[in-house]
Amino acid sequence: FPWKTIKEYEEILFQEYNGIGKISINRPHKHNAFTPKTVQEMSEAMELARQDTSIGVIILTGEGGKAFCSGGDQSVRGDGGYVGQDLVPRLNVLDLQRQIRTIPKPVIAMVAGWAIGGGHVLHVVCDLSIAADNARFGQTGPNVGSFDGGFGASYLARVVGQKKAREIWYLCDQYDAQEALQMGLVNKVVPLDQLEATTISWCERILEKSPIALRMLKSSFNAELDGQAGIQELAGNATLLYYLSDEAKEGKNAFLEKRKPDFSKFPKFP
Ligand code: 1HA
Repeated sequence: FPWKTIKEYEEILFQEYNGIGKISINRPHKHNAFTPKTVQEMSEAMELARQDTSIGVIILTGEGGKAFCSGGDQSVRGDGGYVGQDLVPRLNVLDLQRQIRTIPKPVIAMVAGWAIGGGHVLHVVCDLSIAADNARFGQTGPNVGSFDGGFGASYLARVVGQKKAREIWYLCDQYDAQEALQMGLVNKVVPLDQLEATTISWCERILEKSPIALRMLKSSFNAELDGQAGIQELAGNATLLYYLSDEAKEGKNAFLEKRKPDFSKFPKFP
């Protein structure tokens, strides 16, 4: 596919093709483990993809065909988080997880090879996951001295159920693509050489749909789970729709024209 680079980064690729944004971790020598810089670059790309009105769906992936992401780079893990050039320890992947959930466009994880640890949680928080037949899934926290008690625990349990989520974290086993499909952890499994074509075809089908309906649905799925923040997202979309209406415009126009608003012609629906 003729991907076009949107912006150059050091540890990720950020590309576009026909309204599809692709954010790809580019550290295959470390199975695409992330540093604070990788995450900072992904966060910026995600924000750019959000602001770009020509992008309707985002693919999250890793370069190289052997790994989606193997989690935090343990070689830069210091006291209190993962340490970048500024020597400040960070757990900034948690902010990226929230961005993936709240961006009002579907995010699809395209998983080849390892999706492990914090890399596994990244695919879990995506709207959809498409796996290659070489994909391997699992958490490692209790082996390496870590845990993700946020979306990595509670949202994983929503996806695969409480018993399975506890097994995944307590045993730190690795699961192949078919097992992941059986437990509802991924949407589809395809041969590795068909992974990108299949993912793009899903993206193209999604792009044919009504963007506002998709946006409402994403925030509706979130609202049930995310409490006040989830309601804020859903309600923000209600405000967006209301702003598009003549009724809301009458309020704004009356203010600007320094007159009393006349809402009398607007129906009081049953
Ligand atoms: O839990 C959190 C967080 C929780 C709350 C808030 C924020 C969080 C942020 C992050 C995380 C975490 O991600 S903790 C979990 C960290 N990740 C791991 O424990 C996975 C470590 N990797 C592995 O277990 C294995 O590499 C593997 C099962 C994925 C693949 O094994 P394989 O095929 O035998 O490959 P391997 O030889 O181990 O890896 C290839 C190269 O990649 C090795 O480098 P080399 O020795 O050739 O120089 C390996 O060291 C490197 N590598 C792989 N994963 C990581 C890594 N280097 C650093 N960090 C890694 N995560």
